[in-house]
Amino acid sequence: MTVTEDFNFETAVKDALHKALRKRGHVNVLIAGRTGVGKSTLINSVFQGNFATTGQGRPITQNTREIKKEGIPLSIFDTRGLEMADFSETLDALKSLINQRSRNTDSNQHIHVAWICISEDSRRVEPAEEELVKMLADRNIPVIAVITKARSDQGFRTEVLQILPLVSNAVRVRTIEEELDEGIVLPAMGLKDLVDLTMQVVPEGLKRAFTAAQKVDIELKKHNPTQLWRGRRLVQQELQPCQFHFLMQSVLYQFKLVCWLVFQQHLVCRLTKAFSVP
Ligand SMILES: Nc1nc2c(ncn2[C@@H]2O[C@H](COP(=O)(O)OP(=O)(O)OP(=O)(O)O)[C@@H](O)[C@H]2O)c(=O)[nH]1
Ligand SMILES: [Mg+2]
Repeated sequence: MTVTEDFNFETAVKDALHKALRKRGHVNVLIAGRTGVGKSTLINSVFQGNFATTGQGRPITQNTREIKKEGIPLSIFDTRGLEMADFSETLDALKSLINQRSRNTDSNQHIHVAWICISEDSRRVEPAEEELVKMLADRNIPVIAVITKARSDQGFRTEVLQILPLVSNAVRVRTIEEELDEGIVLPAMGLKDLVDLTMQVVPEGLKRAFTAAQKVDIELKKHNPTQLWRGRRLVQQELQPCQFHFLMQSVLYQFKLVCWLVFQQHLVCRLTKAFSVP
């Protein structure tokens, strides 16, 4: 994105967001990444307000929180940082949030896309991030790698795409304007690209919602038979006693026939003897 003199970053992001969201219902984005990479700051920038607590020093966000703004059909789920010590606990919490939401028959409640934030300063992709991307991909959630605090690429974006082949794309973002010690000011960048890319992958999320809806339909059919199935069972229930009755009648009839034949045979023998017919 080229920054010109007349360019208004806030308006551009707002426009992109409104344009992209207009036809897509409510979009839910999950944001995850190591502590301090700038997840909460990114959310505040998207919504242009102070919605999520940010800060330096110790980890800030402790629990997952849905953040949304009046009039914008978008929720971003801010999550606690991926700390190595509590990694499996954090991963389990994310899994249960996704699973619980994907069971909802309303696709507007599903998680449609995830932003995995990796700080450009770190120049590392950790196994934790690889595992997280795999977990999301297994659940058919499109993932965008967000390279935060972007300053100097030096090929890092390409590395990220190679190490995380399951991500849909990687985008470099400088969420807030940064003033270097030398007095050089680096403007915010990449946020509009992130919003645009996100909306491009959202239809995938809707496909997943459709599949989930079909699954629910099958479950419903299993537990709550359709008219046809119910009708068929009804006919079977009604038919079974009739069939049984008919079978018994026929066995009885054949038994009576055999008895009558035996009796006839016996009678013929007795008559033959009585009249001494040779
Ligand atoms: N220079 C610069 N600093 C940033 C940028 N984004 C965030 N920060 C700073 O990084 C620090 C951490 O940001 P947070 O948004 O709190 O990070 P977080 O990922 O939510 O951290 P946890 O809640 O602990 O997981 C804050 O001091 C932010 O001001 C950026 O693009 N550039
Ligand atoms: Mg945070």
